[in-house]
Amino acid sequence: MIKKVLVANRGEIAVRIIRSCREMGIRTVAVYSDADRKAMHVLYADEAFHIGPSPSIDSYLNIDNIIRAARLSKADAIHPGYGFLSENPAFSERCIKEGIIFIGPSPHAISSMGDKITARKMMQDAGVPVVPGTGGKIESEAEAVSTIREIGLPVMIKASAGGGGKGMRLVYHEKDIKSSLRAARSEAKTAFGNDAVFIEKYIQSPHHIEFQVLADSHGNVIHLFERECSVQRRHQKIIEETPSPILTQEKREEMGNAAVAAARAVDYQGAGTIEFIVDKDLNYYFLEMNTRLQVEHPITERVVGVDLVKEQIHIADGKPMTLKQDELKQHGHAIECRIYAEDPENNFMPAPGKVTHIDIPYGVGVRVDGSIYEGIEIPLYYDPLIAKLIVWGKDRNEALDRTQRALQEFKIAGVRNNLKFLERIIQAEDFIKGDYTTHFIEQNKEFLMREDACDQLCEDIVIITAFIEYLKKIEKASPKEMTALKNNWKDYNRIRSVLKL
Ligand code: MV4
Repeated sequence: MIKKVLVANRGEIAVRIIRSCREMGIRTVAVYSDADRKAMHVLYADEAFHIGPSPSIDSYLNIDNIIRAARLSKADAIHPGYGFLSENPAFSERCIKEGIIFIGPSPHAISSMGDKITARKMMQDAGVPVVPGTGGKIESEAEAVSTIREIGLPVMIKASAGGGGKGMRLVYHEKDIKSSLRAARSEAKTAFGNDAVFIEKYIQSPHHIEFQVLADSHGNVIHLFERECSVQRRHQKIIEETPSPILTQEKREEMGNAAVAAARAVDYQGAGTIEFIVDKDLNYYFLEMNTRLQVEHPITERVVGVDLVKEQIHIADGKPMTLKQDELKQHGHAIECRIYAEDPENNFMPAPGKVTHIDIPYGVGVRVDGSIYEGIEIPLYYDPLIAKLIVWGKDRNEALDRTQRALQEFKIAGVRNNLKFLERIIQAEDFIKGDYTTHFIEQNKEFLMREDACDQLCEDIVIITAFIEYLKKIEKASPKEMTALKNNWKDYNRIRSVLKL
C-alpha cells in the first residue's frame, strides 16, 4: 500500500501530482534544484529534498540523487511526472531494483516504445494501422531508393530513437534522397547516439489526434477517448481540445479500439497515450506511444470525469481498475491553453524573470494548473511552461466563449508571455471552424501576429501595473541598488515611452 510518494519533477505537474496524493491521504516528498528553492512544489509538499545544482542534468535528471532522496524520506513510490526521467527505462529499472514502486510502465514498455522501429513493428503485428513505409531499419542508400520508389514521394526519413520531431527529414525529390538520408543519420547519431532510421510516406496536412489509455496489472485496458492536439509550433503544443471536432462517433470507436490494442501489444501498465496522425479522409495511422502522463491530461479528466493521477497510483499499487469501458462517456467539451513564459514578438524566445503581478481567472468551468505566484523568479534552466488554463463548456461554442473570457481575466506582469497569442488563436476563423491541421499556426501567422490598438492598450496596462511594483521597490532602494534595478529591468525603456517619461 503506497503511503508516501516522491515526486521527481517540478513546476505545475509536481503541484498537480501532490494535490491528488493529498486527497488520497498519501504523504508527499518534493525534490528541488538550487534555482527551485522557493518553487511552489517545494512549499506545497509535506517534505522537500535538495537534489543538486540548477541545470537539470545535475538535479532533476540525476538518478542517484533522486534515489537517495527517496531512501532518506522513506518514500515507497516515485511519480516521474512528464519530461525529465519519465520515459527513461534505466530509471524505472533502478526504482524496481531499489524496491521503490515506479508509478508508470515497465522498463520493457518504455524502451520498446522509445524505439520507433520496434514500436512500428509491434503495432503492425497488433493490427494497428501504421503509415505505409519500411519494415525495419534502412541499411543502405540503395535500400532507401528502392523503398521510396515503392511507397512513392514525398516521404519522411525518421530517426528510430527520435520522436517529438528530432532527426526527421522530409524528401520531395528523388535527387535529395541520399543527402537527406545522410543528414537524418548524422543528426540522429549526434542527438541519440543511434543512427538507425526508417522511412514513411509523408502524410500531407495531417491532424494530430491522440488517445488516452489506462491499463492495470490485472489485464484490464481501457481508453478515455481522444485529444485533438494539432495546434502546435515546432513540435510544441499550444492548445488542445476534446472531443476532436473532426471525428465521427464511428471513427472515435474504431481508433479507441486500436489504442487499446496498441497498449495490449506492449503489455502496458499505467497511463499512456497513443498518438495518431489523421488525414482529411479520416484515415488514421499510429505515430508513437507516450509512456507517461501528458501535459494535456486535464482536458480528458474534465470531459471523462476521472483523476488520472489517482488512477496511476491505484494501478501502481496493484489494484484492479474500477472504470469500465462501456460506462465511460464524454461530457461536454474541454480546451487547454498552455501559458508559456516566452515572447511571441521575439521568435517565441523563452522569457525568464520575476513575476511581479498575476491575476488568475476563476469562475464556472475554469481550472488553472500552475506553479507561479507573485514574486517568484522563473528560472531559465527549464521548460518555459508556467501555467495551464483548462476550460469546460457544455459544447464547443460555450467552451470557446469561456476560454476567451478566462484569457481576458488572466494577467501576468514581469515576464513576457503568450496570453495575447492564445486569445488570437481562439479568435482565428480556422480554429473556430475546427478542421485545423498541424500547419495551422504557420498558415495563420499573419492573423496571429498582427498588432492592433486594443491589444497595445491591454499590454500597456500590464506594463504600468508592473511599473507601480517597480516604483514601490525603488523607493526603498539605495542609489547602488537603484542602478542595479534599472539595468535589470528589461522593460525600463518601454515603460518610459508608454508613460512618456
Ligand atoms: C509524420 C508526419 C507526416 N507523415 N509522419 C512530427 C513529430 C513526430 N512525432 C512525427 N511527426 C510527424 N510525422 C508522416 N509519415 C508529420 C509529422 C508532423 C507532426 C505530427 C504531429 C504533430 C505535429 C506535427 C508537425 C509537423 C510534422
